[in-house]
Amino acid sequence: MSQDGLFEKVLIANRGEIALRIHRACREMGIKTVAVHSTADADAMHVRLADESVCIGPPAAKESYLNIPSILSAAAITGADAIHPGIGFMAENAQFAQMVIEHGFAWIGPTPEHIRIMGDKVTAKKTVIELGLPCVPGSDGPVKDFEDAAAVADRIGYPILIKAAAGGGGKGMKVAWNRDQLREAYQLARGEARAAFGNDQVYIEKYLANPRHIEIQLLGDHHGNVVHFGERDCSIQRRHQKVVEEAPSPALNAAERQQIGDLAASVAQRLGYRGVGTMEFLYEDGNFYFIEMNTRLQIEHTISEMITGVDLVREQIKVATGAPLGFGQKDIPFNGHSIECRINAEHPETFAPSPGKVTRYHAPGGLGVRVDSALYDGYRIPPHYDSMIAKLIVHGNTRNECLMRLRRALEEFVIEGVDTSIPLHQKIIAEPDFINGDYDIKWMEEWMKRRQGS
Ligand code: MV4
Repeated sequence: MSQDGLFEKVLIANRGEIALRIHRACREMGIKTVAVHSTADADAMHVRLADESVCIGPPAAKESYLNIPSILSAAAITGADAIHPGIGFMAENAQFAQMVIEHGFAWIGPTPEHIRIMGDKVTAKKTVIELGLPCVPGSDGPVKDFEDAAAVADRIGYPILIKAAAGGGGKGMKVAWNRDQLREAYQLARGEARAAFGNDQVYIEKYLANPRHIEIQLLGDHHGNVVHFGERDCSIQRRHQKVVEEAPSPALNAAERQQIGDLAASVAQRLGYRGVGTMEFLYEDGNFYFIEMNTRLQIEHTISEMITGVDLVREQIKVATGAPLGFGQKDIPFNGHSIECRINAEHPETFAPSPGKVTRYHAPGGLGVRVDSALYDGYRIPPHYDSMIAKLIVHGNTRNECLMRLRRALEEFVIEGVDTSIPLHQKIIAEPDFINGDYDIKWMEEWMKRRQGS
């Protein structure tokens, strides 16, 4: 640590645009950065820009970005005083967080205990219900056997959804519309949960047919202060991958917005939550239902930054040093509207991944346009990792201004040499439903079916 209590050197245990995002925050705080990378990422932007870099293994993430001994060794040999896990990879690994701390490094994230609690979806739900968050009606903890599951289903009424306690992000969910379907779905769900997570505990919830996905951005310090940065609507998604996110949600009125934001912040405060985190809710017929809490930075944190003017990564790093939040809830302004498009290197119709050389790259600019991307002319997108290559984030004073700006920015964006989802985004944002803010979590998949049919 330096004299002003900030870190002197942060190791960024990630790659791509998010490694760059974190590097930028560190640089602006006068903090030196250490990039780690696989052999496939030797030419990556985050490696070029970092003060130091360490190769931590071969292309396979398991042997590099998920390789705990390699990452800890890289931190030790470079003399880093903190580790930022970024998003994905090690970000929600409580054991890794604990090892980082035990090895004498600061962990830029919540406590291992908070990661553990929220990683078990049953424990998470129990914990937040006790603190007064509304949840989807369902089993009180994991169900013991089929008869237990059937009794819960009879009590709450079909359709029901079976979820894995160790799941999250939609993996291993099964819908049942009646007792017969439940019998099969229950066995399937347990088998899949055991295979995927090594834990076959499942729980049951009433199945909501057409909810929106609305999440609240939170930030807590080590002194019991928690603030929220409003909500994000992430309902435009396909196969549990978000495609477009916006803040604020076109579905909420001012009273609902304030109510859910304050409630989420108060629950996080009573949890003693520190660092950035997100509470995810389903929203249907004017009601919110907590489903999960993500104990990390999220890709779409950017749109909350755009409407509040707060650099969330900077604040995340600051609170990790133990510094108190320098502002309260009343100091956070909410201005205008922001939309993010996640641009992937994939075919816009078939979604087939499209790694390879970027032969031409030109990012849009102008007022209210932000591009978070680690691409450059001549960069080779490796085939080993996630296909997201850029985030286009725009801000406008109104939702309509934001939409017009987004349309303009997508037209300016040039990425040649690989297929990208830019044309897909252009089609989505031209849809009357999207323009009217009239969509839910099923909208995109139904829209694609309609387009195939016609
Ligand atoms: C649900 C649901 C409907 N009813 N729970 C999917 C991911 C996981 N975080 C929770 N998920 C859902 N839980 C009940 N009781 C529908 C989903 C869901 C979903 C949620 C948010 C965003 C996209 C989704 C896509 C499909 C299903």
